[in-house]
Amino acid sequence: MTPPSTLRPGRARAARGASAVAILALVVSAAAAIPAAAAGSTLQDAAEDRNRYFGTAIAANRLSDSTYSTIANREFNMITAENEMKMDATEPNQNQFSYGNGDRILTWAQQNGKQVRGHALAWYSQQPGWMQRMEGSSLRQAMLNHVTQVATHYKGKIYAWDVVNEAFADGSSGGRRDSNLERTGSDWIEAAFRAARAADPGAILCYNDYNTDDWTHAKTQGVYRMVSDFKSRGVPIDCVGLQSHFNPQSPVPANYQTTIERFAALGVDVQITELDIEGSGQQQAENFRKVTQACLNVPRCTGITVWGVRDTDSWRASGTPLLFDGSGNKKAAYTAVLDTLNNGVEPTPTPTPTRTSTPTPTPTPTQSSTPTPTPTQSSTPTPTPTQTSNPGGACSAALTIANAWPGGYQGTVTVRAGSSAINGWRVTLPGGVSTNNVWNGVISGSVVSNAPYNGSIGSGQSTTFGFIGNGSAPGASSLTCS
Ligand code: 9MR
Repeated sequence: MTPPSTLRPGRARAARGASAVAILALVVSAAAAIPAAAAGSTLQDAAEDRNRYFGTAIAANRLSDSTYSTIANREFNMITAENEMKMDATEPNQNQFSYGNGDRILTWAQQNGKQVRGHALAWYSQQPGWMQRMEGSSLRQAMLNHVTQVATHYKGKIYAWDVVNEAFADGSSGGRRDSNLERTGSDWIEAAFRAARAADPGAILCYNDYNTDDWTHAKTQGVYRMVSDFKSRGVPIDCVGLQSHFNPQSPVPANYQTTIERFAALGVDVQITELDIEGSGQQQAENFRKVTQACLNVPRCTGITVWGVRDTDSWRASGTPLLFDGSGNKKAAYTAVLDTLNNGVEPTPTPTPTRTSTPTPTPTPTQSSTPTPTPTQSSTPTPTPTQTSNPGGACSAALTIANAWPGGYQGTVTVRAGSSAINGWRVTLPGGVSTNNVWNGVISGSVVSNAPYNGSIGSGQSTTFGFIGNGSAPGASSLTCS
């Protein structure tokens, strides 16, 4: 597996936070002067505090617009190419691949410490002309070749791929949509997932669709049956993407959280992948709040991506469905999302130190390697272990397995402070765990200690670190923490 060059979401903020704390510590003596849980003042910071990412779709040709790129850089830590990684963009002529604009977005994201969702490897729409004219086994081969080539080009650099997009029919059938791909045989979807896994074993592989937000809809049930079948047969699927394009004809359903919960219970992550909600003012804000809260209520809903930055950037611009107006001002919907992520806590302005001294250097975040970690708090098919509190009262730690594949797995360890705040922690990994890839922690032998920026944990609060294990995954368990 190739290490990706992207950083984990929020790493930059953690580093900024550490540096601010270091400066402050020199200025004020009482630790109490540092708020225990300062609220995030941007979407990415607030989401990170809830162990999630907050993303946006980006169009390569808008990156030169500084209002656009400034907002995108400030607010979001997950980037989706709105069109630039699709089939027509990446393989305009058969077997001639074109990555210029996709790479432009990837590079911008990497340079700004963000991760990337890949969108989309196989889709009935936005196929290049040559593919639209194909059928049968030659199309099947061409589709698989496309998946393999594109996933290989971006190997190690993509957090999650929308491997297959929009393969189910609208309406009451709950079945597949007719398309040239479907006519190659209904196993085309699993074939695409297997090809994607083989090409980039580190990427989270998603099935992505719209109108799959209402739990009672036939289309939602159809996707659910497919994911359930894939999980039971070992087809490599890790995630379901709910596009979540809402408007008065297709409003945020009352059972939206149920839908997220049911998919998560199949043992996949749920990502809200293309959120936009037509409307304005408080009514629109309330809808954005509901969606955000539903995601926060389900541990395995790992992040939210909105489908564009400003209303004027949207594919549905006339419906003003986004979080920033055409001038780049924050809308009521923005404030609703930020407040919901902050759990009602108002953003705390960063205090200005009154006396400067030599600050502790900002820790340089280490580059995470593949697979890009699932944002923490993801639940797993294995039962969540009970957190045993350390008799010394210092901390407890619990391991869960976020993802597993032949020959490896991704472990997530939650480190929780006991009744007192702690300043530094050490967790012993279970015997037999072999890893050379740890993020948000520093490994020495079988002991992982805190990174420079996440050693301080308030009483009862937690932080997480992750690692990629070699071999087969141990069971979820409580670990020794000191
Ligand atoms: O936002 C995209 C728009 O710029 C394109 O013209 C359109 C073409 O199909 O695709 C839009 O993005 C779609 C996404 O790829 C899949 N889900 C629906 C999105 C909105 O149409």
